[in-house]
Amino acid sequence: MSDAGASRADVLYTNARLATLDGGGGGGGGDGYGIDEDGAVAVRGGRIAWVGPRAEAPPAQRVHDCGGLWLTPGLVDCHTHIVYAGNRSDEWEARLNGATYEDIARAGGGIMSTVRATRAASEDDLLAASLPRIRALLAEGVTTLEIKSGYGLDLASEAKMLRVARRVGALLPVDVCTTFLGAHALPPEYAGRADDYIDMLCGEMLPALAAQGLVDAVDAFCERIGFSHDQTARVFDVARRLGLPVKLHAEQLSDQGGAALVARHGGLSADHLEWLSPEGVAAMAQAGTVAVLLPGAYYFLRETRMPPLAQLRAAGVPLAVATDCNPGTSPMTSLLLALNMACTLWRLTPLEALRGVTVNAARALGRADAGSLAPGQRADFALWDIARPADLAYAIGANPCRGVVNAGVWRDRLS
Ligand code: DI6
Ligand code: FE
Repeated sequence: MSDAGASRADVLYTNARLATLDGGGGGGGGDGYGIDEDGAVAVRGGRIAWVGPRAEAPPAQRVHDCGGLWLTPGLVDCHTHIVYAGNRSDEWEARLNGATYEDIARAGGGIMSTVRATRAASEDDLLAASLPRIRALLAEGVTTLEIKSGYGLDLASEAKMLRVARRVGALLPVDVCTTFLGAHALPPEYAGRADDYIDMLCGEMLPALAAQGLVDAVDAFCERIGFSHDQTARVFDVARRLGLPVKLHAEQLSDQGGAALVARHGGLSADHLEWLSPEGVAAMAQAGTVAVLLPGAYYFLRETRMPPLAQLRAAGVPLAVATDCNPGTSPMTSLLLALNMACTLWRLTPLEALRGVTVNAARALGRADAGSLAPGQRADFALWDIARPADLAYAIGANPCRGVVNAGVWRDRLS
């Protein structure tokens, strides 16, 4: 693991118990974690210059003693709708008191209530509403965060959401990946005219947002209550023409053939997947599309149909895990809780879960230089007061994060 060019590092993070998550899927034994119980990481220019046993560490200008804490790659939350305004706990309470979805929809509730609040908020207010949720994620060791648009549904409001996402990345020690999700829901001004909305999205909205540099990837909600297979395909064609990678909310509530569609477009990921078919699994395996598992939405909606994990494993599809943080179906700002849910509800192994929020989540974002500890990777780590890596998925409500390193710079745990 040595690097001949690493003779003088900026910082050496030493006296750490490493889980590098570098290389191999692992079989559930300790080795899949890439463990070195007496390790060190050398950083130069914001990148990892060297990783290995402490006794062989190269010289550095500064030394940071990690005090025997566990050091993992910084966590990656690869699917969130965390920028939004408003609050829907009132609807949730009404439903628990017997109100139906129709009652709530008739009262203007559901996703459209978040769209109204997000449209009405100033850019500064939208940022202020979102920051506490984002800080909660970062306090648990998240160093890379995907943020979707999709509560604006018109050019100005989608641009506002994406600018807020970019500002988050400038304000806080986190690498933000933006995703345009204009095809999330049909805005009321296009009621009954979904194809006209997709025309506008493809012809005006997406090209304009891409030209402003606000879009890193393009997503859609392909569902009976969202957009059709054909409408999604039109969005993907424009994305590919603009050189943008695609991903998809696929097979969450029904099988629309979305996973195979996004795989055919060389998609980064297909997300949710409770209704994924064998054909979808095969298409994802062939294209190298990551399966992003969202146990928070499954839990919150009290779903019972699990994603076909045995088939995904057998086909060698990489598994990622994310919060899906959103006000309607997964009001969750804890990636560690998502790990526990993935293991408890779906029987992922702790190693699969941890790979799902590091190396495979980075892959789901097209960020191959994040999510593992190896020379050349971004120097993004998290430090943990735990007995072994499985504790990250095991404990419920604990936050053992003691600090993060973002692009080589040490930060005390955010609170
Ligand atoms: N799938 C969902 O379940 C959420 N979005 C999506 O694409 C719902 C988002 C919301 O209700 O606000
Ligand atoms: Fe989502």
